[in-house]
Parts: sequence; structure tokens; C-alpha cells
Amino acid sequence: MTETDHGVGEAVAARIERRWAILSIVIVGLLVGMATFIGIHQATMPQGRVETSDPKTLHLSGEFVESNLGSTLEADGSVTVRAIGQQYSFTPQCIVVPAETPITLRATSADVVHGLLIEGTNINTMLVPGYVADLPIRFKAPGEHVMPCQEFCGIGHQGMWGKVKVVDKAAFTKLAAGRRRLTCVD
Ligand SMILES: [Cu+2]
Repeated sequence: MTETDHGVGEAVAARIERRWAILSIVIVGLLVGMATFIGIHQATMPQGRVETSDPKTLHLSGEFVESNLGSTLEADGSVTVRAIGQQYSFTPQCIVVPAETPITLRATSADVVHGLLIEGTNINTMLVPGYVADLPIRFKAPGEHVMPCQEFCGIGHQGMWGKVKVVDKAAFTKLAAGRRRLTCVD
């Protein structure tokens, strides 16, 4: 190989490297742009504060004991929904909520990482053991939404589905009368 050949080879390598460097910057820029667009357009954003839970004692005491899961009508008229994901189901399996009402969904996992997605809404979160996902929701109209686990969680993952039943506000108030928590399972 001559001196000139060597020089040409170097120039070619430098050009290719520069091209790839530019391409990787463009890809990063594109991903940041997508995240920004989704954040603004679909109001998808990370939770404001970190809350923890202990998966080992989840079923024994505290907010996520079984008798506390489901929808609760709060004194201010809003609704709080508490749910847990475990291999391979959600508890409650069917969530009932009113339309046109501010709802806070609070959920966590009892074992491995699960996902919670409510079809037709911007609710799409991971349920990480040890942490509480806290999300605001509001449904415009009554209807039914499927709620699959969207995070591969093991051999039975594909069978992990829940349901959200949105009912008329007045119907929900009637259902909730005299009851501390509601689900559409019982
Ligand atoms: Cu799962």
C-alpha cells in the first residue's frame, strides 16, 4: 500500500464515521422529539412523586389489602381506585367507575413487573413491585374498556386481562351508597 492509498483510506473512514455520528445524533433527536410530542399531545408524563410499598406485606396491612381494593367514592365527589397486579391477574378483575368524574388510579404489583393499560385512554403504566403508580383519569362517557397487562410478566402473561366498566355518574352514586368500596366482580 502506498502513502496516498493510506491517506485515501483514512479520509474514507473519517467520512463514514462522521456519517454514523450524525445519524446517531439524528436518532436521539427524533426520540426526544417523539417523547416531547407524546407528552404534550397525549398528556403522557411521569409521576410527580415517588411512593413506595412493600410487596411482602401488601396483602397483610396498609392501603392495598384485599378489602381495600376497588373504587371508593371520596367525600369531595372524586373516586379513588386501588388495584394490584400479580401473576397472572389484576385485583379487582373488573373495575367500575363513573363517567365525568375525576378518578385517581393507585396500583402496584405483588410480585414481578406488570403493565397496566386501559384501552382507549392515555393510561399506560408499569406496575413495579415496591412502588405505587398514581394516575389521574377521567372518562367522558359510559362504556367498557379492556385492561391488559402490557409488560411481559411470565408464562401466563397473555392471559392477564382486566376490564374497566364506566357507568353513568348517577348510577355509580347509587351503587356506592352505603358501601366503602366497589368492583364489578362482586
Ligand atoms: Cu402481568
